[in-house]
Formats: sequence, structure tokens, C-alpha cells
Amino acid sequence: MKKNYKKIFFDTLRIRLIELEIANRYSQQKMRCPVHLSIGQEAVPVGISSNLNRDDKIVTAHRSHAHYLAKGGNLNKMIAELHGKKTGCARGKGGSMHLIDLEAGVEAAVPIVGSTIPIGVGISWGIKLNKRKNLCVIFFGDGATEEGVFLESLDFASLHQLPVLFVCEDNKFSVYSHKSKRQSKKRDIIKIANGIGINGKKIEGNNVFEIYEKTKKIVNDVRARSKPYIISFETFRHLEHCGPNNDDNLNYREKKYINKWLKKCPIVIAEKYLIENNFITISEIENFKKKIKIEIDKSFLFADDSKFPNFDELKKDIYA
Ligand SMILES: Cc1ncc(C[n+]2csc(CCOP(=O)(O)OP(=O)(O)O)c2C)c(N)n1
Repeated sequence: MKKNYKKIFFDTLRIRLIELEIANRYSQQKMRCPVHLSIGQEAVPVGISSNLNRDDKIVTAHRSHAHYLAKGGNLNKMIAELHGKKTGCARGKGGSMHLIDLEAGVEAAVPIVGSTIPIGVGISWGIKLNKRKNLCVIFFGDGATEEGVFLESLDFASLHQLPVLFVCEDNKFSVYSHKSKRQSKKRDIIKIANGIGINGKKIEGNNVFEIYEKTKKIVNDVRARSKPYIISFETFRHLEHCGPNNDDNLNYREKKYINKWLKKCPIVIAEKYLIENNFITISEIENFKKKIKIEIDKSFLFADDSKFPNFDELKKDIYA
């Protein structure tokens, strides 16, 4: 086993438990912003971020918790933000879909679908112009690839050979609409990117260790050679598009399809791999869970104890 596999598993489990706790407490109505949970999709952000340095940058969209946490975003500030408190990472004005932690390289989360793709390209352009040795990773969903700005961003990144990694988390759905209802059957974003001069590949998105290994060289190449790259990961969100519930009763995804993907749950896969190879014991996993629970409870207490922003905060950071 690589020595950091336990840490990678810990980080994946931590994100899962944090989001389960958000789901658990959501009905208390203290978190008044919508939440788009990444439960089931944690392997991609953790696998990739395990290859990133602190000064590498990321941008993300509405489903942002896992990206923020995997990149090292501050948990207390995230939970406070979900509670609208002034100690939140966006001073309580943004909520779940506007997470930011500049110290950790989480540059922006914006829920206008596709909108952070050009922002990420701009960040990577800045990196290149300033001759810095880092990269920007842009996380987006399959729905975002239908926005025109996706193509424009690929083109610009290719033209200027920017250090940017485009990461599509293809969970096949945009809200309730399956890709087959939205896109031509022949559409393939890797081929589209190839046509614009950007290399890329598809990778299965649920095995965090595999993702970590398969993206290591890619990340290093993008950083060292300043070359854009695109990866599309097949994945599955366990819960509803927006909110803390399971919405299987709506029947927009077939039972067979759901069960197939639940078997590929990133936590189950990672845990099984570590246990079967005697890399971890059940009691170590229990200890991980205890440690994470303490951290989570503290973050919710931090949010509870924090104050709401003053009204004058409303007038700050606006143009008119
Ligand atoms: C420009 C724009 N159009 C529509 C929406 C409403 N909307 C919010 S999330 C979403 C689905 C996006 O799907 P995808 O990009 O695949 O991400 P996923 O939710 O699957 O993670 C839509 C249509 C929006 N926020 N912005």
C-alpha cells in the first residue's frame, strides 16, 4: 500500500460524514440555503486533490462541498457559511453554493451552471503570465458542458496552452434530465476537446485510489508543461439533485441503475480494498469515524455560537 492511502481514505470518509451530518441536521432549518450534496461523488475530488499542492487552485459550481473540503477548505467556515453566519467563508452572504477559501486555493464556487469554467481558465492564464508553477482545476458537471462557454474556454486554454485541468463529473443527470434527453448520442466531450487540441480521457469515477494514481501524472504534466487536459469521470449522486433526501421514489432513475451504482459507492470500494489487503483494521476505521465526528460536532457548535452578519454587511462588495 502507498503510505498515503489511509489519509486518502480518511479524507473521503470525512467528506461523506460531513455531508451526512448536513443532511441529518437540515430539517432543523438552521441552514437556510439550498444544499447540493456530493454523497456518492467524493472519489473524484479527493483522488485529484490528493495530487494537488496547497498553492494549486480550484474552482467549482453548486455541488461544491466535496471540492472545497478535499482541497483543504476550512470546515468551521463552511458550516458557518451554510448557517448564514458572519464567520462563514463568504461572511454568511453566499451559502452552500458560494464556498471560497483563498488560503487553500479554493478560488470560487458559483452556481450559474458553466460560469466557473472561464473563471478557472482566467486563473490558469494568470498563473502562466506570472510564470508560477501551479495549475487550476475546474470541476463541473455534465450539464455544464452544454453551456457555450465550455467550448470557448477549451479553445482559449488550447490557444494559450494554459495550465488547466478540466474535470467533468459525469453523473449523467442535469437535475432530473438524463443526458440522452439533452445531448446527441454521439456527443463526446473528450473528442470535442481533442478537436480543439486538448488531450483527455475518460476514467471510472468511484475508486479513489485508482483516481489518485491515474491522475498523478496528468496533474504533474499540466503543471510542469503548462498544457491543458480534460478528464471525464463516470459517477453517481446518491441523493436528490438539491436537498438532503433520497428521491428514488420519483422514478427518474431506474432501480436497477441505482442499485448498480450503489454497489460502486466510493466508501465501500475504498474500505473493502484496505480491509481485504490488511492495510487497515475495523477498529482503525471506527477511530477515524470518532475523530471526524468530534471535528464535525465542533464545527456545528462554531456555527451555532457565531453571529449573523450586521445589516451594513449587505451594502459591502456590491457595484451599485
Ligand atoms: C445557467 C444555469 N442554467 C440553469 C441552472 C439551474 N441548474 C442548477 S444546477 C443544474 C444542473 C446542472 O447539472 P450538472 O452541471 O450536470 O451538475 P450536477 O448537478 O449533476 O452536479 C441546473 C440546470 C443554473 N443554475 N444555471
